[in-house]
Amino acid sequence: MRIFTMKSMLSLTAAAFILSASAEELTLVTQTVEYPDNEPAPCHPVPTPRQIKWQETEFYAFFHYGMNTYTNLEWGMGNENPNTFAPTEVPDPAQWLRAVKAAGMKGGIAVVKHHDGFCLWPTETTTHRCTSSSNENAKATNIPRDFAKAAKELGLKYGFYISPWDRNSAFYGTDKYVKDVFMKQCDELAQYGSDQFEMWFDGANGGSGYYGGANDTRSVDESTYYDIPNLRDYVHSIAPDCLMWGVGGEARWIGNESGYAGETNWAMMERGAASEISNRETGQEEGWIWLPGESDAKATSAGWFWHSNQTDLSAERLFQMYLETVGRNATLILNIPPDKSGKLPSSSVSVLEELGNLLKTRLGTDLASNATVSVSESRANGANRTYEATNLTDGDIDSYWAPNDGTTSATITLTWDEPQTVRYVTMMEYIRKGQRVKSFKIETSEDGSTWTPRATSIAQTTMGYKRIIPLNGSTSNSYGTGFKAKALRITINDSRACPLLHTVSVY
Ligand code: FUL
Repeated sequence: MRIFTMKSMLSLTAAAFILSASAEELTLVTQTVEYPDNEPAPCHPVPTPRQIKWQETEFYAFFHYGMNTYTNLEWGMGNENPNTFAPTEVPDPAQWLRAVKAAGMKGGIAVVKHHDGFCLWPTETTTHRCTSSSNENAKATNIPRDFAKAAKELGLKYGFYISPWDRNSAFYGTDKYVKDVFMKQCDELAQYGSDQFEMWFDGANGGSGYYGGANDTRSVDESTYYDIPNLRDYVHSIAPDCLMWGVGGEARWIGNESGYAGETNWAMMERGAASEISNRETGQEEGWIWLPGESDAKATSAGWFWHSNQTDLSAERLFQMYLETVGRNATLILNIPPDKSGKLPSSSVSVLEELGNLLKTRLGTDLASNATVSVSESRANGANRTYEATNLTDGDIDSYWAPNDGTTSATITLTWDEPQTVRYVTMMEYIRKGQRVKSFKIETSEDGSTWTPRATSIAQTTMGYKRIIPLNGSTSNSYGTGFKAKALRITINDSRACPLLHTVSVY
């Protein structure tokens, strides 16, 4: 007879289990359960470590650059002459990334192959590539190499958009394409860095194209064509922390491409085209897989690629997008297209700098760190973990506040010695154990005893990884004059299980 010892978060009770020791024999085993840290049980589903790292990237850039930059198109047919790709200077991803770092972004994704199949590195899989151009700057182009190098130097995360749909390849639609072209291209990209944080596999798949001169229409069933389980395993084997987006994805498309997520936004979803489409902005409380939302949006007025008639959206508009995506439990991937010189236009660089300043001024100085925090209830501390109110403001994302099991409503109150001017509240759940909060409200008090509800026009429902509430209730004109507050109170009204928050910030 074997005795098993198992650490469990579920119960203190020692239990007897019948385990199958071999195919023929049943053995009765006594299981001793230890529970030293008093941790709350997870509320399923929960994210994978890879999804958590990805979510922590929060706000990152998208760079659409390639053949379309020179043809003034958004979708090339795949029949372009490589000589048309003629950068007026050697493309400079370091310049792109410096500009987005100044905007407060934590990383970026470079398009290295769009639907036209034109590759921005010296791939061996096709001659439809930058190095086939007679232009000297094109020959010197290697976007994945230079992008990854610059990102590492700047301390940013990086990833690549590589279109599964290839309107140039004669093999598109056959198994050979997936194995010998597409997967090989992923493999080639891994040589520039296996620490990619996201690989964007676009959902546009199949249709008309050049296809090696056949000039026909090819349709694929994307749910089977790319052999998704294998593709996912393959990507993870060459880039372990790389989240696969889109085809077979581990995150979902928020869908509107206008820079907003649902005010209610669960990271959970039921797999299946119909539910993923109809619930993409909000997720599903009852969803059984963890599929967090990513919102892709443009920082310019024209297409994803650079066009001479484009204008830059204002920094205020981009700040609003930030509040309505990152502030609503989604990530924001914001597109800024490099122009024909392979650089970001100076007007875009200025707007990005302005945005960075807005984020620093408005969400840069956390007033919660000077407040006294009290909660309606905390669970008993464990041997190696505490669950106290101060965990909410200690700046440590691994320590969290937790009430007792079974408690689904609670208050968190921050009090200052002197009244503060407050405008925004940020709340972050400890999502490692699942997304829980269903409903909350926020109030401020000038004297510490009379309370006024704030932002009542906003649905105060889910929190998730991060929720930012502008206290005046407006995401488009959120700064305003602010409210005087001696105290601020968050009341959690309902939660799927005891709520777990690791951070509350006030600005
Ligand atoms: C879409 C593509 O078809 C667009 O060209 C662009 O790349 C956008 C981000 O995704 O599905």
